[in-house]
Amino acid sequence: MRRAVCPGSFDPVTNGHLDIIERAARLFDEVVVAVGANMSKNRLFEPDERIAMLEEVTAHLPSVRVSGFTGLIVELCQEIDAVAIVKGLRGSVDYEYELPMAQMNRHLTTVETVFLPGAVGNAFVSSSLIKEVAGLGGDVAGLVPEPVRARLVERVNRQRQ
Ligand code: COD
Repeated sequence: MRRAVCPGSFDPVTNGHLDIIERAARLFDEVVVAVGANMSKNRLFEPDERIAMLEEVTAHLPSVRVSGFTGLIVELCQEIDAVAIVKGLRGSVDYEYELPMAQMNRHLTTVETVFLPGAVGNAFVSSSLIKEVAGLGGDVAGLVPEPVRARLVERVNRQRQ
């Protein structure tokens, strides 16, 4: 059994994330999507909301489960006996950001990081831009799974009241 972890903030999960999770599920026997609870970025959804959305949009993937985590990602990997961390790269900026983390995680443990090239069509998709566009009333259909789009609209409308 080869298990991998797909970590992230997923605030909220986008089609870019989902593509990486689906492709990781083809490479490994089991994939644990790990939702970071401590985040410095501007948070829109609580960890339990992000987990619920991920569970809904990965329901078609039987080898994928979703879990929250705090602390170091390599500690989670050791706890659940995961051999790899899978990350998506949209371009060189992601690579510059992700490489030192991969090297640090390798320094701390034997856990490898596997980088998957993001799909070209998702290269401009980030949770931050999705939140900004949806927050200003823009249409994010086709960039996030439909249940996530619906929750975004609901959250934005609630914040406006
Ligand atoms: N296409 C392809 N990949 C994408 C796309 C897209 N459109 N959008 C995002 N991704 C990838 C990102 O490159 C990243 O690999 C992953 O999806 C998650 O992205 P985000 O933005 O949801 O999550 P981040 O980058 O905020 O998550 C950071 C972590 C929580 C993973 C990181 O901070 C972490 O591991 N924290 C735990 C503490 C720790 O161990 N720190 C030491 C690290 S050395």
